[in-house]
Amino acid sequence: HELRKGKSASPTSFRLTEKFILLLVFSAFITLCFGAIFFLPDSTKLLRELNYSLALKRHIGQTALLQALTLGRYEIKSLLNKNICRQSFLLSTFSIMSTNCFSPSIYILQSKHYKESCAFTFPNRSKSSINGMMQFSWDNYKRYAWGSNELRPVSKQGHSSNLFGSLKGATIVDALDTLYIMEMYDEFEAATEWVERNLDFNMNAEISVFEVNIRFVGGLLSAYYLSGKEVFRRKAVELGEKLLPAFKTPTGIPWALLNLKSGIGRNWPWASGGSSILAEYGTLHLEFMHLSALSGRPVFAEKVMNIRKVLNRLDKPQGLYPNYLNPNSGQWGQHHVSVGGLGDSFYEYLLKAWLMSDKTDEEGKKLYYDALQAIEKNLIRKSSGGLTYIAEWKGGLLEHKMGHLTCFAGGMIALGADGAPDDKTGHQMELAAEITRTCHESYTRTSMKLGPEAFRFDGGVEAIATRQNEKYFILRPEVIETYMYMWRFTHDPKYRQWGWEAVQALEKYCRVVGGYSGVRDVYANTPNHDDVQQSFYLAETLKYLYLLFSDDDHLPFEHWVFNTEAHPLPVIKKQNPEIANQLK
Ligand code: DMJ
Repeated sequence: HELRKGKSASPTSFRLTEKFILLLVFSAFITLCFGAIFFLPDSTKLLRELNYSLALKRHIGQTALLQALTLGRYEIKSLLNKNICRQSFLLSTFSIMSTNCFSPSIYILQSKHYKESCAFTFPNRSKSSINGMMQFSWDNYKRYAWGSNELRPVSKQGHSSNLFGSLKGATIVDALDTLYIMEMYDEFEAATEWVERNLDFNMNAEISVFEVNIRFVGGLLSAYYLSGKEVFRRKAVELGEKLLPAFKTPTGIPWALLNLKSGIGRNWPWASGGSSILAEYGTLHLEFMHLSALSGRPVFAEKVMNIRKVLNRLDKPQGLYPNYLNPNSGQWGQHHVSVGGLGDSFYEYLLKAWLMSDKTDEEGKKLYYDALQAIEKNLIRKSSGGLTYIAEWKGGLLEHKMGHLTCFAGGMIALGADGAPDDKTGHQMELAAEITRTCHESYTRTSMKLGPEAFRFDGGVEAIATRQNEKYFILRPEVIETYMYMWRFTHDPKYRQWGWEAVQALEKYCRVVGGYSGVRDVYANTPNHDDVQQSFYLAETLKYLYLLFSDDDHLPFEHWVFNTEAHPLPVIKKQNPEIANQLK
């Protein structure tokens, strides 16, 4: 009982002591915390950075980004570099993030696209950056060169090459589908209105049949298939009809040049023995098949099927197709063979003819795989440093040079690998990957990280341009096109990383106040601009970049093939007997 008594007395006094001690510890802790806030280095900066990074991390989007932008250029840069990229590196599966922080300039371009810009994963953010590049190219074209074929971004005026004669609006027609795919609908509407009111083919103009076909006919067809607007179908067929007189030759092999008014054709004066060019007459097939499908007139399909007939009758040296063919005699000109300039898209169209026919055009398939076999045997070589390249063939002798144009072949070979005969799928995928690596090397070995027009594998160099007139870069798409195909087929993140490297280089060296310009020497430290924003930059380079960072179900290969100017054309399904029959 006493004990109980004693126990009942002591707890009260202990509780008081305990309370006192607790109070002491608590006040010491508070003092320490205050001390920390005042004495830790740069505490406010830490808090501010933490706030912004959290805000961005939570995808707050528009508001957070606008707030970040008002902080000023340097702070944005440090925020982006220190926080976004580091965190993305930790959060993302793409290790490339650590080295590929986007530049604020790209970000600031995104006037209309803040929402997407703040999406946190690598692909989405990159996609919106490409959107910003398209916006910038388009806005400047519209501002300084509206209606002209191309823009001169340094002198801020219109530009036209002799490829289009007095035909107008190449950039508008070439860019239509890119605008649509990137959901730039206001711009697409403005372009549509221009086509409706101003695109006119009734003129005394001598044009390149190939260029007008791939850019104008191809651009109009894609715009029609994407938007369903009748004006594009009508204009495409009208232009196709204007091109038909080019086939009035003894063999039906078309002229390279055609006067749209008189219907008189001729060939390039520089072409061997008055020949037509393989990559030109061999790159009409996809568009002309669609013209027949859309017009109900078999004449277009007949013209291109006849080209095949003529080629099938000819002997091929080593199974190869020379670049020159005389349209009068039906005989080869000089025995020069190339998978780059003068030959390139002929091979591409054999494969794509088969794919676009829903794999019913067996002849196209055989011609493609046979040609590829001959190319592998006679043109493809490996350098001593282990780089696989596609050389040029001149009467049996190899020139160990590969063009930027040839780099599309990585993508083409990957696209065809699945259907390769004799279990060659794996081999062809490896070949495609090796060619892609070589083309990437041609970029990394320059100061600007942009590829030269042609690079060599002789005289002690590998994947480097040695001649001054081969060192230029004119915003060409082929290397990026190949990255896009390789990404789709392998999902190896290095292809996106390489694409992103190209974006950074384009921003750094090709972007000028009035648009994007080519450069004269990619090995120089500062750019000497050529003052041309090529229409294929908007049609191809930016579209392929955008697709590289898009999901695979964006224009899936199962349903679409891209013409050689990156204009998507739908596969003509077997189940559509009406159209399929018209094309037989
Ligand atoms: C484009 O007009 C087409 O890709 C064509 O097939 C060849 N080259 C240019 C772009 O480099």
